[in-house]
Amino acid sequence: MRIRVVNPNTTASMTRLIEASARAVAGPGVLVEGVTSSMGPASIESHYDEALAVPGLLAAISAGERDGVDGYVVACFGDPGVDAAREIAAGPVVGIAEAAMHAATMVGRGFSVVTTLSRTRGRALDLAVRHAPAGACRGVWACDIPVLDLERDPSVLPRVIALAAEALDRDGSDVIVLGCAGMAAFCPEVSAALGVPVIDGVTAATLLVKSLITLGLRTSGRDEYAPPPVKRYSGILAAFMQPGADGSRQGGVTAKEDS
Ligand code: 2AL
Repeated sequence: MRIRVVNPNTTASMTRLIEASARAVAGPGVLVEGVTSSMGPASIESHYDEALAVPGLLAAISAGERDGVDGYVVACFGDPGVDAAREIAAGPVVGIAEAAMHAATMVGRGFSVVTTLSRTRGRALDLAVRHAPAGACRGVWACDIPVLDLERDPSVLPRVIALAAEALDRDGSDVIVLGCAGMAAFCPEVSAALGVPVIDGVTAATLLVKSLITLGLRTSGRDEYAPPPVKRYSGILAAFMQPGADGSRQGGVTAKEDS
């Protein structure tokens, strides 16, 4: 089984950390390949970053389809482009926020998210509305550490632990969700320090994709997640046109068969 973990930002050192976390849980018979987006922002910490990370993500999914990949993890806590990726991938696609939030609801009654910059809190709250029952997400806390500082600054881990402890206390929650792919490596230490379940979405999503593939489940091709309608794309996004739109079989992004 081949699972591709796509880092939708363009920082390769972060992809290596993400890949290591995913590989640590994947188990025998699962090939985990970390892939760095080839275009877009170095880190994703605004709606603008998130929107412009999606073309690179979709190009990576498209390449994965050509390589025969069985399923994908979208390794950014905003879950950018997950719905679009499902329209073009034959196998399952899971975002790390949705995986972590679903897991959190199975091991506790209420969770708190600890994320990076406060401006990313709104997106996390939106995702909680979609992926957790009302009231399950009790709070989203920001440590105000930029994404790329997570791997550079040794003072980060104690700050994340302190914030998570405060979140548990003030929210009355019983589970912590780490709100950035760049926090994946912190999970064991935060967990040991707090004594409650701490969920990293990279590992949760990797095992969820593995489970879906093992179950023989793939994204439904009926209606909403069917391949996108063929049409002309222009300008710098012309390469993302679906095959056939310009009368040829050339196209940057497609793989999923109509079903
Ligand atoms: C993220 C993430 O997981 N990767 C990235 O570049 N930005 N999310 C976040 N909340 O900062």
